[in-house]
Amino acid sequence: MITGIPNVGKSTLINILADRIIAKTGNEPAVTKSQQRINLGSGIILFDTPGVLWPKLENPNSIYRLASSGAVKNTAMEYDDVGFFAADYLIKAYPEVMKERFKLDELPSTEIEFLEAAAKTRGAIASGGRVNLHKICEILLKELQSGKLGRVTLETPEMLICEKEEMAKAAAKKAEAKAKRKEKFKTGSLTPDKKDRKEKREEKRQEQSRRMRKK
Ligand SMILES: Nc1nc2c(ncn2[C@@H]2O[C@H](COP(=O)(O)OP(=O)(O)OP(=O)(O)O)[C@@H](O)[C@H]2O)c(=O)[nH]1
Ligand SMILES: [Mg+2]
Repeated sequence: MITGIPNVGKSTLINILADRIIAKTGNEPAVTKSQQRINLGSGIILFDTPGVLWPKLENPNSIYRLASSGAVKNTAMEYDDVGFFAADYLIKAYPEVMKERFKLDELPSTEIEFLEAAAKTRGAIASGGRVNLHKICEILLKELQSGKLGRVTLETPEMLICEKEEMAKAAAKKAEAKAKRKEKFKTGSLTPDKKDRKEKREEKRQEQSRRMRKK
């Protein structure tokens, strides 16, 4: 059985092993929609399966990396956000490749500046001379996914360890803030707001009874 994330070449591998086009392939996720049984003969049966993803990914960067690689459908995420994510990573991890590929004299240090500069050299310009950010994101992601940027790695074990630590720190901070909030409201069933209003009402009542007594 051939299994894996979408759009990684499972069906292509089956076709190579079978030595004929038997499984549908295509450069987009979810081309294979159901399980397909392929008899190679000599007692070997292969199963092509639709690509699968984890039901829930805790690390948001992992989702963006999968989308950058083409494993997530274009329509499932904000396309330009994925382009910005890829640009931010690639200019830091592969500055020379990006500078050369997009014919830039200087490599900008932020993703937006990079995308603007790359849009100019690649003609991704909208009417009125404005930079077409969507178009340049499309160009960047297509070139990344088709291998035109060369062999690039979007994720390393070190990056994952580092991000896991950061996520644990952020979760601990959130839990601490939640515990503090709970402690603050522990002073009874009344929230500070309600308490405030109750005290004001009481003051008014007392003021009114003082006035009545004077009369
Ligand atoms: N560069 C490169 N491209 C490949 C390779 N194997 C497959 N591809 C391309 O990757 C794209 C996806 O291939 P598929 O075989 O359809 O991938 P899949 O894993 O079956 O995809 P789903 O069925 O959608 O999950 C196609 O455009 C293939 O031509 C490879 O070894 N190198
Ligand atoms: Mg397939």
